[in-house]
Amino acid sequence: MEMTLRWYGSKFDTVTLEQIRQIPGVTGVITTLYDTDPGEVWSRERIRALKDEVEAAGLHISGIESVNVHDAIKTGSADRDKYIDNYIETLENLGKEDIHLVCYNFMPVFDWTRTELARKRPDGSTVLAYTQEAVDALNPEDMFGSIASDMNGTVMPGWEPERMEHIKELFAMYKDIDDEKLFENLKYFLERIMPVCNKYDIYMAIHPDDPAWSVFGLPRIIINKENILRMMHMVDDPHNGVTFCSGSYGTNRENNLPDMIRSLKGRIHFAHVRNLKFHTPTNFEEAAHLSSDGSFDMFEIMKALYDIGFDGPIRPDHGRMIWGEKAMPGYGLYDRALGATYLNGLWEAITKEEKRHEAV
Ligand code: DNO
Repeated sequence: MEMTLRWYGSKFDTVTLEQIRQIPGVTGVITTLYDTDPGEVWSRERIRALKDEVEAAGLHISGIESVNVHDAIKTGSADRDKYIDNYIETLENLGKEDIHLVCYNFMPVFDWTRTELARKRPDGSTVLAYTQEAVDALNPEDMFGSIASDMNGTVMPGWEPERMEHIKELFAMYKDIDDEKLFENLKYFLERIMPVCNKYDIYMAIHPDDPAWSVFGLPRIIINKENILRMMHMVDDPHNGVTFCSGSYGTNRENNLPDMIRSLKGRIHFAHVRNLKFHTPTNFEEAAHLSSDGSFDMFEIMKALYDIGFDGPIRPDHGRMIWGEKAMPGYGLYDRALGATYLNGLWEAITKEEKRHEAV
């Protein structure tokens, strides 16, 4: 595996490439062209400029998170082919620039959803948190200006003010879309992009829906073992793969994370590893990465990744806000750096222990 950190680009991120370069064991970044819209073609020139910037800091681009999928593709509307053609062109340009990993999601309307941006923990740190009660109390079509804004000048992905202005239209687009339709549209999209993925050896890694259940009455399908295996089988190509995000699949306490990892051998191309602390099954907060701070056994998660021979990029995920840092909630430097170091420590211990067993 390769340890990486997500980087939001010099225009938006409070964390610099120089800082990332100094986290022990981090050799790559996961990034994207942040000022593009879903459906837009990424030019080779812009991709190259991003690569050059990252490489000048002594790092490299380990993968793209995300190339966002236009709602026309998710809903299967009449103009979807135009947007799929654009997506294919972007993949082609990424391939030509030697980038071989693309994370994306198929969540309707919103990306990941939290209901608190700074819940205070006993140690004074703040974390992102979620309660179902808060979601249920919101009327999705009146949400403009509510929890979408006020994230230190940034917004959660999918909650951008310009999108919120069209929230009613977006909901209307999904009016007739249920789980089955969404699966069908995903299949159609994947079948169309697989040839270019094969040609340039691009691994597509779908990000799970977070939380892993339907919110605001919208369908959500990338939520559990059964559905993700269905997706792997429906387009049975190694380039059709998964971002294994422990914090997203882990929102559903019925998901057995190490077991899911083992069942996805050969299809996990990217891993997001973080911990959650549950108060009730629908009230949780994002803990430090350490097992003892949350509800997951992080050793077992890393061990399962090791056991399936996972060799892709991995990144610590949302961190706590600590030591007075001012940054985008979840994406500060300090706690993610601690997370990377902890995950690297687990990996070193697992690797050495396994090698020792092999030797006897
Ligand atoms: C949250 C992220 C997601 C992820 C997208 C992938 O922190 O893990 O926003 O990047 O869902 O498209």
